[in-house]
Amino acid sequence: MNDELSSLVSEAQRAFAEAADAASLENAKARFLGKSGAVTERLKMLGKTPPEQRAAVGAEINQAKQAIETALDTRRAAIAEARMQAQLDAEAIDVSLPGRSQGTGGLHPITRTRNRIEALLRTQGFAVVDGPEIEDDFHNFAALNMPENHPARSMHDTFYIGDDLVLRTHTSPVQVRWMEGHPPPVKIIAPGRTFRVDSDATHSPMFHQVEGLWVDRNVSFADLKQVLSEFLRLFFERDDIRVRFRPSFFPFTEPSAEIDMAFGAGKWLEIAGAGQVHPNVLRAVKLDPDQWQGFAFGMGIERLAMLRYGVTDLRLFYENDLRFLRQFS
Ligand code: 2U9
Repeated sequence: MNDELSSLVSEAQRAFAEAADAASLENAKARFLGKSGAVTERLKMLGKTPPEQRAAVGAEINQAKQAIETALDTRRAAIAEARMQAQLDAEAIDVSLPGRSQGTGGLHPITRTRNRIEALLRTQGFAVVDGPEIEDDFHNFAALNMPENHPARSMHDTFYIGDDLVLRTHTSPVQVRWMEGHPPPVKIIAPGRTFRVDSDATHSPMFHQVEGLWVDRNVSFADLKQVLSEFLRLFFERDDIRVRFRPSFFPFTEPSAEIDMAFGAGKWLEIAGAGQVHPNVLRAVKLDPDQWQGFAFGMGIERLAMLRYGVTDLRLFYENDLRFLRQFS
């Protein structure tokens, strides 16, 4: 390569080295390799070179062109690399920061309470059963000694689905269905969602009940008192729990009782309802009331959870505010 071409290559290398970014590099490139760049001009001049020198001169120009292109590519790569490094420095990852933890889930306090009730009553020999939340009139009302026009029906403010179907107002129909399919002895609990048209600080249109049923040849009110008193002592983990049975009325039990409890010398709290299964209920599932008898009870799971955890507003259970829910897991 002649001196003139050598210094052109050096000039290009210097110009590329001075280009600080991609745009100035492209401008510098145009000066040498562009349409009217120094190299291009020389190639155009080849036509005027004597034919016998043309091949040698052409080869030299191409050599210079290649050297300039190599310099350009090298500089391009260096600028791209510098730009990438600057970006990485700007968004630098601080490897000493603590990792983002994946929070572990927890069970809802109503679920925890329900699980606890199930576990404790299982130890007393009750099997846990469930059934549909949408019920027909027979299983939700009629079989439970609440025929049409019975005044007790209006106590259950019912969500109707059409003429015959309802959102179950209690879990009793689960037990009616169980007895339709299983001969005594029957010793079951039916926990689950129930629905009534009712809404304030202590009533929710959807709430959870656990009902129990024990039917055999001679299951008595004494067994009822034992089962429920023992359950309450185990559930609240206290030995100083007092229990009292107050006469009451339910269409599906006779006699019926309201069950109150107190912690030590504290005030009485309503905690459950219960009674001996009404003969008409046994008849509705084709059992002879002279052969079979037993007791049934019902409790609100929210109420048990509120007393156990000291929650004063039922609605907190349904707002799904994590500040509330996290306190239970
Ligand atoms: C069958 C026969 C009888 C279930 C019973 C209660 C009394 C009762 C309430 C407690 C609080 C409902 O959630 S609550 O408002 N329940 O007082 N429940 S006896 O009696 C039955 C169930 C099934 C076959």
